[in-house]
Amino acid sequence: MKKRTYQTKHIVGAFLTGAMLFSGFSFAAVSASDSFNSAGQTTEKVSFYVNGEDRSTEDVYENHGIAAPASIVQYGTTYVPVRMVAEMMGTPVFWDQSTRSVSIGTPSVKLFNTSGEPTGSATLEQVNDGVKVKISASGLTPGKHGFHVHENPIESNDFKSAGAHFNPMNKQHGLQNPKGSHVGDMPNLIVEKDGTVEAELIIKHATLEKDQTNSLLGRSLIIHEGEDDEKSDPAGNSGDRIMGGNIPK
Ligand SMILES: [Cu+2]
Ligand SMILES: [Zn+2]
Repeated sequence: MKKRTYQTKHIVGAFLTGAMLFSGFSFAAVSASDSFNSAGQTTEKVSFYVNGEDRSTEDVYENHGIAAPASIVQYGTTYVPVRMVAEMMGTPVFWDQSTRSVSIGTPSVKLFNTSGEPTGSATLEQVNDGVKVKISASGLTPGKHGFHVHENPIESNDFKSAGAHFNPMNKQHGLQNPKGSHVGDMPNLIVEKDGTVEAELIIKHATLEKDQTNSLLGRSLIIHEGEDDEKSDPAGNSGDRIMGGNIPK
């Protein structure tokens, strides 16, 4: 853990020593136009995660007369060129436009329900045999719930926009289907009596590398109302989509 903190400080140090020159990437363009405001008015919130830890705040940070949301401030400086610098130092940085979330290190997923209320989070990590998903959520009914990676991000809180299960190998649905399974298929989540779930799952045949056909970046996680039977094509009869979040890219 100490090593990770040290690395983040280095990234910010690199920023302080002149990384402002590197601003020609898309996140900088987005935040420069609508997050900074010289009149000091409230700006649109950006969520900010470092290795799965939520570092977002509601405060506004004063930077030489320019107001920036504290959620894009790290160790007393603004976030803007961190992506470029971090990647030069071998630390991946991810951005999800629809939820305005930045992740440094581990991609973090903000989960929300159909009303758009926050309900938990998930982190993704590359491991030897695929991608490990760690999820923590609340506000679900006890029992089993289908849980998948869907092919598209959720747009404007419309869970249908997530499309079908992520299926780059053109197979059928279900971990128990002889003609399966989708890369995005996972075992059911088992929710406790108090409506919470904490789980760790592996998605085999998936990667977090950019530009790979089996990459999970830019897709979404979806939790369903009912149990996934793990064999009925195309979605395991798991009912409505009730909770989800976007995987940054
Ligand atoms: Cu699903
Ligand atoms: Zn499926």
